[in-house]
Amino acid sequence: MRFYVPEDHQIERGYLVGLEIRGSRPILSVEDSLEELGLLADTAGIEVIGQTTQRLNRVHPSTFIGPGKVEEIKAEIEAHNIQVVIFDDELSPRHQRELEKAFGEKVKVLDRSALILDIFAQHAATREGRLQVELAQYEYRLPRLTRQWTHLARQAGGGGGRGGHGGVGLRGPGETQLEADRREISNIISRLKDELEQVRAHRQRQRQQREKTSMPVVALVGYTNAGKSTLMRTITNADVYVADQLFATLDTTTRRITLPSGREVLLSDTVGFIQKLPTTLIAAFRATLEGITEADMLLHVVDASHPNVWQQVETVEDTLAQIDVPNIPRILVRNKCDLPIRGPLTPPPEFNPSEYDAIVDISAKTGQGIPELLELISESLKKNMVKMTVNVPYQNGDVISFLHNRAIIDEETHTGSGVIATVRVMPRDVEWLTRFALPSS
Ligand SMILES: Nc1nc2c(ncn2[C@@H]2O[C@H](COP(=O)(O)OP(=O)(O)OP(=O)(O)O)[C@@H](O)[C@H]2O)c(=O)[nH]1
Ligand SMILES: [Mg+2]
Repeated sequence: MRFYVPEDHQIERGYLVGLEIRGSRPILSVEDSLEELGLLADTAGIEVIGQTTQRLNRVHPSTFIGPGKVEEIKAEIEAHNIQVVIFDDELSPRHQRELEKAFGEKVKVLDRSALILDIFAQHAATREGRLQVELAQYEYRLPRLTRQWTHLARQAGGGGGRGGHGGVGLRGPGETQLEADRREISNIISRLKDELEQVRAHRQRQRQQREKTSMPVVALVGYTNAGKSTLMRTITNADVYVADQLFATLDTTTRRITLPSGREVLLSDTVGFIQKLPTTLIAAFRATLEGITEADMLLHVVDASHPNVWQQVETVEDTLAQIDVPNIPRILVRNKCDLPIRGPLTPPPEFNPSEYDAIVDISAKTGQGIPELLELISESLKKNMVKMTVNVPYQNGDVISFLHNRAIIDEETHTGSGVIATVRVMPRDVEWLTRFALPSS
């Protein structure tokens, strides 16, 4: 379902607004953040006609920006036939209402979150992806119902009796369209949650199956447009979607690859991050993002040619922390090294290189540095394996073959009844193997 780009794909004329609060320390400057908002608008099918910024001590309680700025934007709307005004920060329901009132009937007021939600809606390909975006959209929309949405309940055919007929005790007379819409949306939300639950239960079963194969999972993470899918394609030949667009990828793709050491791992590509990612979206995509949480290793891909490369690294690390990604070993992959560097080479003081097992320069496009990257993945996996000594009876043949295929065996002796071996395994295999463990000497 698409909310903002009209059905006939007509390009809308947009105007961007950024607000800088004195004394606040955002990750990106207001100019850089607006530039990113412009890319988001572009991806959503909006032509950016102009932009403006304002510095205030605090957000204006009713109109978000000051009254003078509101007038200035109104003049721009008139002069350039602007159809959408897009704010870089999340507007409260009240701000949105007041701004709609000020700009008039024909102008839509959006914020970054609404734009991101719209792009997600356009790009979601799987059923789970679509359900997640729809859920996020309705949750975002529920507190913001204004005249823009009052067609909704009517479209949904919310049942007869509205306005007092036959709804005694249920829908009292005087119920407004807005209240009916709200109830309708709440119903849709719980229906979507049920559906998602079912889809996820199915995925959970698939995951349990995968767990048995117990191949290490290496997940690609990073800022949107960093080149994760391109790297996936270069390494695996997978036919994944690559585009110079924000949020080109929404659904997770996983492929098996063989490292130079002969070891097989699963490589998985998923949704990228951006600063000011709407919280409803993070909540709705939790299940997709859980794939990252369960990975054995992360490749944090960055666009090293981007002027804001370090801010992007910081945003990604913050978002990973927000979705409770544990301390998974990671490699920082500085991608696009075939392009001229447009940003600062030296990282800011808060960047701690020791958080990464390795830092490597590559070009996913030309293939430069990829053999080194694959070596580093092998090394890092090996380094993070856990050593244990196990005594496995012969009747547990599946465990013995698991050790031969998936672990590194340092020492192995056969007893009359089984195998005693000193092995190195992935941290996540330690738990189920402990029932065979011998106290290490
Ligand atoms: N010059 C150059 N361009 C690259 C390189 N890697 C990726 N790109 C380009 O960067 C853009 C984004 O690439 P994607 O692979 O779609 O990026 P992504 O990280 O998957 O982005 P999302 O799915 O939106 O999160 C595309 O236009 C790619 O062709 C590289 O090494 N060099
Ligand atoms: Mg991608």
